[in-house]
Amino acid sequence: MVVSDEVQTALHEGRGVVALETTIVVHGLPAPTNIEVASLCEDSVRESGCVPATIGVLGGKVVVGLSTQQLEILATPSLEAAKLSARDVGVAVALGRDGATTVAGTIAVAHRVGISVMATGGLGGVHRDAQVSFDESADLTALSRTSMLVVASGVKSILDIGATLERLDTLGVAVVGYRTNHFPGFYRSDSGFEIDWSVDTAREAAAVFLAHRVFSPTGVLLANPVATEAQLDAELHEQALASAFDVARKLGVSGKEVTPVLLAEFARFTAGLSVKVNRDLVIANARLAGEVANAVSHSQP
Ligand code: PSU
Ligand code: MN
Repeated sequence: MVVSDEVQTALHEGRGVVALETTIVVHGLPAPTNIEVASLCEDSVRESGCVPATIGVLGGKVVVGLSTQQLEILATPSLEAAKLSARDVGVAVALGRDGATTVAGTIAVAHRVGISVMATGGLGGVHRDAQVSFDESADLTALSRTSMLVVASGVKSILDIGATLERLDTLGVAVVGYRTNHFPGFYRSDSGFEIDWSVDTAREAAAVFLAHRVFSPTGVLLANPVATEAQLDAELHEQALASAFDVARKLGVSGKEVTPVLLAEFARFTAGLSVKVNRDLVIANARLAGEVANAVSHSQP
């Protein structure tokens, strides 16, 4: 494992550090927006006074704090970087492979080096055909065993959101809205599902995380909705969803390919509008994660 000098120094000095994942860069967003979004997320974290730690695996080395150049290498299509969930990281290391980490893979690494906050776009969850496919993202089980706070705009709207919320409940993951009691719907600000808890400030979110971890080994999902002005039009969203499911069914995709295929069809169907929304929300999540990490670092002795 290689921890960049900047991240190592920040951790040593007890400064706030925010982990950022790379699956969204390599498998979630189209080029060249992907690299641009990754660096804007890093800028957002820095503006909050924290240090970003973008995580991925290059040639079997887990890198915490990828440089822009390393990120560009990881995102090169010909490299065919694998999508690494928590179970895959060790395998990729042992076999000397390249891979981008999902939320599950990222928190496994981040927690190990002492980072406690991460940001993403939308958490993975229970897929709509899960009663047949058993497809439930390992992001949920990873959060059920890792004491991390993840800032996300809810879970991706391609999922069964109600079922995902039930699983988060069963798994003991705390779900807290940021300035809302409505669970966000990723491309849409409101999924239509209510949540029990909300906080109004990053300091409150940090206090929730610090208290939660006294009583539970699980994580916290801080649900930050995309601004209503920035969300995808409701009707366009419904049409894009239908088209995405249609394409996935025709291609017969399963497993880790499902989410990237659905997101890519969203981008095609909406002529890039979904990419713009995804970009806006993940940058906002990185900023909020920075504010929370800052507050966490200031509340620790
Ligand atoms: N958020 C986004 N785009 C993405 C992801 C999150 O805006 O592509 C990625 C994350 O890495 C998350 C993964 O962990 O999607 C979920 O994949 P799956 O459904 O295969 O578990
Ligand atoms: Mn899956």
